[in-house]
Amino acid sequence: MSQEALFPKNFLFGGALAGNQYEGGFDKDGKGLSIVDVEPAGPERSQMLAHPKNYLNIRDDLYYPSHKAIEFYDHYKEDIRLFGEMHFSALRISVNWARIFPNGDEETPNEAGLEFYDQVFDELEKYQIEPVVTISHYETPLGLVKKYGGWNNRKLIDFYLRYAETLFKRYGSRVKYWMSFNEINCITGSPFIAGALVLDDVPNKIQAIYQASHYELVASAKATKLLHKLVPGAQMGCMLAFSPFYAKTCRPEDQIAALQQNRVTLFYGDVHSRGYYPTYMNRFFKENNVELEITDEDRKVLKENTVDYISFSYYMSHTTDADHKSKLASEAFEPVKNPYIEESDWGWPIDPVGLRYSLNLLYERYQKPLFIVENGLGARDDIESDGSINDDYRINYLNDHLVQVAEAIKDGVDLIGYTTWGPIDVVSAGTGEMEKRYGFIYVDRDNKGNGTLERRKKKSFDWYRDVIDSKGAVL
Ligand code: BGP
Repeated sequence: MSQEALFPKNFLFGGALAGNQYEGGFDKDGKGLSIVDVEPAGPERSQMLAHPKNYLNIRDDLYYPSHKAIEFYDHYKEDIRLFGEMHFSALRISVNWARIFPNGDEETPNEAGLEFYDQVFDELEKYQIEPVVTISHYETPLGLVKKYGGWNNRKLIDFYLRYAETLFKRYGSRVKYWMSFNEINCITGSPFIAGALVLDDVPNKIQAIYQASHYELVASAKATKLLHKLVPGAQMGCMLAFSPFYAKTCRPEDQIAALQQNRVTLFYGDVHSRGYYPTYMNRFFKENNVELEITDEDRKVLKENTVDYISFSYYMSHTTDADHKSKLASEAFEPVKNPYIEESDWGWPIDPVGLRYSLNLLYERYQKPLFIVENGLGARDDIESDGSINDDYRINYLNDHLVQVAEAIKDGVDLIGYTTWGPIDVVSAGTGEMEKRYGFIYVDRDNKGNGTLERRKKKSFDWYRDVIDSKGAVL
């Protein structure tokens, strides 16, 4: 126990969620289908993500967890009350794009979809929880894939902007912190999820991935411009999935491998924060026959509209060496085991010190405020015979990470806040299943969608409330 407050008074503490992983109601009140609504659960999911072409229609023989998720759509009052009980000061949510523009290309938004989020924001206000909003969290409307080919089409910039403008006008008075794209860098490894790309028959996938990335980067910069114009004082952040790469040894070649692998992610932070393409990309593009369509107007927009802050998810670090392939599009990255680090049940390295390292690295590189918008342990939880759930493993994970966050603040890092991933159990983005749980609140729903949906507090529930109340003194 530190006995002293480790986090500043106005520090934002809370949790983070994504519409498709907890809302359910996938076709309610006029919502259209989004890409995740055709992603099945279980082993079929990885099959689908690798070859999406034949999976773009809902099939009767497959189970789609995002259709019901944990049915927050009907339980939002109860769930937000529980977040209030933990004394959250912030909740990061995403607006589910296809609730607002069902096919993505309509001229006018779906009023019923907008009203749903009005109600969610009203409810958050009751408990003085500040909403933090991701505009696009792996939820591109499916219509934009079928009709336009996803983010490989420049037209998506305009559809995205129409959607973003709708949100800024409707919710701008209630939301200060916005994020343009969740984990934008994940497009390199998961082009369907993060870029709505169907690349089954595309010969140069790297070309397609970086062209789509470019359009997303331009869309993000244009949205930043619009936000600043429409909502003075509001802030736009980029959002990276950040897992720093360590070199396996002090062999110079291994250091280069780690440097290059880090650039796969940092490229997205660099463009967002500096407003231009880093020169290290030139060689990579040349070697991979990538020729991007970038206009003078694009360059100007990127240059003039950099982000206000850098947000990121942190779950793990990685290790690499010169003998393992290090490419800037990381589809084939092979992890090297780090002997100093344990792994979760899902093989994710657990490295709290890596979070301090990441905070320092990102702050030094960008010199902009940072926001940790996801962190947590996915684990299987057991209910004891007395009904309790003793998730000490989750408490330990979060405790150790928060101690390192406090160290980074002492190092001089300017940090806006910390929101844990999935404060209530949600469908896993990776597996599409329920058994990988992150929550302080257990939800009775299994991998097949069975269960009462009862919400039950885990041991970590009280622990996290105490952390928030004491500003970290109990850590
Ligand atoms: C991030 C996503 C989240 C979330 C989290 C945990 O990549 O932004 O949507 O799901 O990872 O991943 P998983 O659900 O696969 O455990």
